[in-house]
Amino acid sequence: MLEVRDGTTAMTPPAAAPAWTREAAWALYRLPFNDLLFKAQSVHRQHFDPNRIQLSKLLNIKTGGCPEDCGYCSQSSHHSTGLAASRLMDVEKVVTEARKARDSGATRYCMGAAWRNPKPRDMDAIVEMVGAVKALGLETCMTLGMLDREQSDRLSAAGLDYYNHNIDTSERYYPKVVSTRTYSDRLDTLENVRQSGMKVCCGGILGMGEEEADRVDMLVTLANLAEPPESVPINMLIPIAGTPLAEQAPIAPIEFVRIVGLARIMMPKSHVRLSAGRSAMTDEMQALCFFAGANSIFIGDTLLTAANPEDAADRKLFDRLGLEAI
Ligand code: SAM
Ligand code: DTB
Ligand code: SF4
Repeated sequence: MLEVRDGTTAMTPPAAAPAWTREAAWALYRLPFNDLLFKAQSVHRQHFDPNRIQLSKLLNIKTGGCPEDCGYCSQSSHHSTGLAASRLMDVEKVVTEARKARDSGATRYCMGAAWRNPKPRDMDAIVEMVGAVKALGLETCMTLGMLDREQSDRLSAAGLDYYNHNIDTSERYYPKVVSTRTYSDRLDTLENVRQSGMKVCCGGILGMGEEEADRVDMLVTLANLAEPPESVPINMLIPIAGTPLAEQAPIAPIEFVRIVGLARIMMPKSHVRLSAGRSAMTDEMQALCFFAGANSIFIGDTLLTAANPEDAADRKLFDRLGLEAI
């Protein structure tokens, strides 16, 4: 209590949210698996119904020809992946696809473009897409590369709910994966998105040759942002022929599940999204991810360019696990 001058007391002002240390995060990560998962599931139940999973759908609104050199990506012009580049999709086509996604059960629609950043000439069409997709009653997300403050303000004013911009790994490992931009470029865009009033979607990719400590450090960076991201996609690398990571050995499933559980504990109120890589996961691995606190998936047989499980396989999985799609 604080003494105030008239002799009464006032409540101590709330302390800033405690920052996560690497040590505290690592200690949780190293808990016996059952203890980590029990803790993660307990935290999950304080904020979410554990049997409800949000269905999201992706659409690549501009494919390939990207000037960035991300070592994992099929769409970088630095790699020969055989992917044909396209121009920005027409708004009507985006709306047609979004309607199909809604009819197949998606409640969240994420539009991605293979850009370093949107050009001024693209912005009108992008803004129109946001309005048209929102009008279908879908939650909207876009991932278009770096944004300056003017662009993030425009997207926010258009009603875009979330902006996705991943930090992908630890600051230490980042230069091993991308050389055309820095970690702090990434954080600058996230700050612009936040300042413009949009929700932040930011996560990463596991299985790019990083160490376990890099994955934990990535979560420490996310959880220690002034406000943690409301949405945290955890991708498992999909190795793409022609990229530098084409021959990368897969991550051990138990290590992947540990990171999902840690993300749930460190960011209790965020949606943790089991994103790319589900085609290479068993039902049992996905079940463990849901138990660890993942509560969203991408549906449909294609992500942006890579394969994803068929709807029928996901329906069967949800049936077997008693999960409800929301
Ligand atoms: N160009 C934008 C950008 O990089 O921010 C948006 C599109 S980019 C494809 C969106 C995210 O997809 C990346 O940040 C990365 O986390 C994920 N991703 C891309 N290729 C992947 C792959 N082969 N395996 C797993 N995740 C991948
Ligand atoms: C995210 O973290 N994963 C999604 C979404 N954000 C844009 C993208 C996954 C892309 C997988 C590779 C591909 O389809 O090319
Ligand atoms: Fe371009 Fe995004 Fe692919 Fe990187 S991840 S090459 S920025 S499309």
